[in-house]
Amino acid sequence: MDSCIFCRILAGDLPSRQVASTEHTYAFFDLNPAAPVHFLVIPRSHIDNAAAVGADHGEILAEMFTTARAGAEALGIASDGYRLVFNVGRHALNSVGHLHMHVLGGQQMGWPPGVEPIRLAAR
Ligand code: DGP
Repeated sequence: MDSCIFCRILAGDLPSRQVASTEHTYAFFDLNPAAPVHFLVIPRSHIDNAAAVGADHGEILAEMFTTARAGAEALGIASDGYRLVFNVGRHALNSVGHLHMHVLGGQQMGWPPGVEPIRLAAR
């Protein structure tokens, strides 16, 4: 897709800092890191988001997970652990319409993520 920024990164039209590369996936550092180590794993074929994933995507998804693990090992965060995140839609603040897995690590994280307790209690 010409207008998709991650497709443009894959085409080499936009720069990125590579973490790992496989036949069907590409991993690169996030532009706005939210952890000491933060990279994204994307499929080379355009899929809009995690909600658009179907039964035909099984092989690509498995490769995304193995690429995430390889990147985590290469960057030294695998043994202490890391978080994998897929954002879907407005409430999750999904901003790029090309499927991507966030890989976050390098320090202790909290849980649960993202929802202010007071708003949760008010529902
Ligand atoms: P999300 O909110 O899940 O859609 O996250 C999209 C992420 O993509 C966000 O953390 C910032 C990152 N990002 C956006 N544009 C670029 C870019 O051009 N290069 C890189 N490396 N990351 C980008």
